[in-house]
Amino acid sequence: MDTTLSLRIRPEVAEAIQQHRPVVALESTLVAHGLPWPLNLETARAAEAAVRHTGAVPATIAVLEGTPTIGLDDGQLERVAHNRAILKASRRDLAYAISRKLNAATTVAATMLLAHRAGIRLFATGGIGGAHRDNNPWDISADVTELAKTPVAVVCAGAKSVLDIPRTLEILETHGVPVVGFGTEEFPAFFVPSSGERITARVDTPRQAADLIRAHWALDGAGVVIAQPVEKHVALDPGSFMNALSAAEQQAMGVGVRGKELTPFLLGRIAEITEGQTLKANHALVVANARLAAQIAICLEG
Ligand code: PSU
Ligand code: MN
Repeated sequence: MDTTLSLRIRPEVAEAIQQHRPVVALESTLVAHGLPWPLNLETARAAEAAVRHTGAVPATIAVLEGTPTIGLDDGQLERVAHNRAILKASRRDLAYAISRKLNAATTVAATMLLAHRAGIRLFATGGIGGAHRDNNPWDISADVTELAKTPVAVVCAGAKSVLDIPRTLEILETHGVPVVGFGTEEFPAFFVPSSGERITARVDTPRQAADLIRAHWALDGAGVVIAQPVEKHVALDPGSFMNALSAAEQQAMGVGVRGKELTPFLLGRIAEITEGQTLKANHALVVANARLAAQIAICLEG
């Protein structure tokens, strides 16, 4: 039985990987399901541009007609951004998308897996998935278990308070995943610079981050979370964010949204309630994370 996975790697990306030049993977679920059109396409393009301007090669990842594609071209990126109905694929959904030749946007878990298969070690996104709050106790994102086994470093703005952050951090600890604050000792909460939860590792430069990542891999470690707080001038006030979140959660319960639809639903409602403030923050943090991931990738290859 042949169980080789076929990937389509954009030539520019394949060449950079082969020559050990810095490459940064970017995910597509945040494009297809995390942000509304056309801000999603603008954000995806701005993240790619930030990686390029920093001196690395961007590789946005998705599944196109069943083929895991590492490095979308601009037309492919636009099609993913324009297709609300595209499947949201986490690790468990990839086999279905591939075998049925579907288009799918990849989550952090699925993007990590495909990036690793392609030989990419750095990945930038907005926020990681984690353990949901008390009303959904069994909803724990596969992002967490992927971080436990796949050696890719994920630069993010923490995790949204849509999640149970203390529990998410405990699960990551159990799985031996370093959670590293970039310029902070508190785990960032996506739209809000801090969740108030202390973390035990802090770095202040891309070089320090790269050294930590390299040391973790020398120990046969797998995923690493590098968490950078959203910039203050676009951050949300914690109180007004929590009010918006509670209202959105009430609505989700009211209409019975669960599972993989929950995060996109909550994000959409919170954007409406905050009159787009969360969208502005989301755009800024994705671009900032792309830039930082590129800086770390440059240090790792250097
Ligand atoms: N957090 C965001 N926006 C997003 C996501 C997370 O702020 O779009 C996406 C990411 O792709 C993440 C996924 O990997 O949601 C987690 O989904 P789930 O909880 O269904 O595993
Ligand atoms: Mn889930």
